[in-house]
Amino acid sequence: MFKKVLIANRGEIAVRIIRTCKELGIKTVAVYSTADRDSLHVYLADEAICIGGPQPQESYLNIPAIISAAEVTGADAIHPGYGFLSENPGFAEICNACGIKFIGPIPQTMLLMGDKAKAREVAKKAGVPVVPGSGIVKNVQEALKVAERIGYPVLVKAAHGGGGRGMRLIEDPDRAESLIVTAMAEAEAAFGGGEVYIEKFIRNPRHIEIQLIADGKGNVSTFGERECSLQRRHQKVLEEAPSPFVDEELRNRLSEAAVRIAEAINYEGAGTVEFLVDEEKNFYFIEMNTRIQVEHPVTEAVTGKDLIALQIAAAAGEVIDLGQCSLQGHAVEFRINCEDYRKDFRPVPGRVEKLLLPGGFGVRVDTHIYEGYTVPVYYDSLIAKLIVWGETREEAIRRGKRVLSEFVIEGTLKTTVPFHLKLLENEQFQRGEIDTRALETKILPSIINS
Ligand code: MV4
Repeated sequence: MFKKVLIANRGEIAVRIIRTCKELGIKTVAVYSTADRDSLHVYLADEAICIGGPQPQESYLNIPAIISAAEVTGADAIHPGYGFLSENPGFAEICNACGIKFIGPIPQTMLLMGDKAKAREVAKKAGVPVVPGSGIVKNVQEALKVAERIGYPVLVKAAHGGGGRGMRLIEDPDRAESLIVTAMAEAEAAFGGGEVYIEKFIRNPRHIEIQLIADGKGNVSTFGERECSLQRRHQKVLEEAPSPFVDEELRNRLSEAAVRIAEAINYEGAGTVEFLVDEEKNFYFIEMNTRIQVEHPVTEAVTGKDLIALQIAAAAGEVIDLGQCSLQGHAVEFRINCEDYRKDFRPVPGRVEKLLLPGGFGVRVDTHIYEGYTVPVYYDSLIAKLIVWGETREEAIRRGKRVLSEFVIEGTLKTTVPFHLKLLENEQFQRGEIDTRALETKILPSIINS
C-alpha cells in the first residue's frame, strides 16, 4: 500500500480523498493555489504545498509544480480526483516516468477512451451495442453520405469532446452541410484535431452509467447504475442510484456490457461506462470516463463500499473481486452550486457568513466550505454535495426535503438549495419521469414560474 498520496485537486473531492487516505493510514499531501490558502483540504492534509496562482493553468493544471510537490514531499502516488488533470494521459505518463503511481488507468487507456470514436470501436468489437453511426469522417462529403445512410436526425460529435461539448443536431438534410462545417471548425478550435463522428439521434434518452472497478488482474467489479438524466446544459443537477427506470434484468445487461468493455481494454482502476437508454429499454454505449466521478457517493450509499478506498487499493496492486455488488435502498445526490437559479444559474460566489449543515440518519454532506469561508471566483461553482439515503425512492425524497430545509447558508453568495427544494415538489420528478430533456423543457419552466 502507498505510504503518502498527493491529491492533485481542490474543493470537496480533495477533502473526500484525504478522508479515505486517513482511514487507510496513508499520509496526505494537499496542493493549493494562492486563492485556496484557506480551503478545507489544505487544513485536513498532513502537508500542504502552494503550487501557484489562482488560474487553473498556474496551479491545478501546472504539471511541473505538482510533480515537484510530490518529489519534495516524497509522495509515492498521486490521486487526480475529477476534472483538472484526471483524464490527461500526458500527466499520467510523467507521473509514471517519475516513479510516482498515477491513481488511474495507464496513459494508453486514457488516450484510447478519450477519443470517443475509438471508444465506440472498442465497444462494438466487445459486442456492446453502440448508437448506429460512423467512425471519424474525413470531410464534409463523407459526413453527408454517412448521415444519409443512417437517416436524419443525426448528431455530429467531436471525437475529443465528450459531455456534450461540440455536439450538433441535424434534423433537416438541407441544413446538414453548413452544420457539419461549423461542427468541424468548432471541434478544431476547441479540442485540436477537429475530428468528428456521426450518430443517429436518439430522442429523449436517459443517461444511465455503470460504476466499475477493475484490478488489472482480470477482475472487474460492478456497483450498479446511476441515473444522471437530470441535466441542464450538460451539467448534472441531481443523480440517483438505482435508476427508477432500470429493473434487475436491464441492470444485469448493462453491467455485463460494462464488464465486456473493461475486459476488452484490460482496464485498471475506477471507471464509469455511460449509456443512453431509450423508451423501449434499448441501450447504447456512448462514452467511458476513466476517473472517479462527482456523483460516486450515491453508489457508495447503496452498495456500502468506499469507492475511493477500492480505487486506491486497485492502484496499489491489490486484488479486488467483488463481482456484481448488491444494492440496498435508494440514494439521491443534490449538487449544491453557488448559483442564482432564478437568473439563469449565474454563478454567485461570495463569503459564507452563516452555515448550518444538515445531518441525521441517512444523510451525508461532502463539502469544503465552512463558516467564514469565501468561495473563490476562479473555479467551478460546486460547493457541496448533499446525499440522502432511504429504503425506497419515496423515503429518500422525503428525507431530501427535510435535509434541504435544514440547510442554512447565508452570506454574499447564492446557492441552489431552494431550487432543489422546488424540484422535489415537482410531480414529474416524483414519478421518476426524467429523460434528458425533462428538466429543461418541462420541470425548470414550472419551477421558475412558481
Ligand atoms: C446523444 C443524444 C442522443 N442521441 N447521442 C450529451 C452528452 C454526451 N455524453 C452525449 N449526449 C447525448 N448524446 C445520441 N446519439 C443525446 C445526448 C444528450 C444528453 C445526454 C445525456 C444527458 C443529457 C443530454 C442532454 C441532451 C443531449
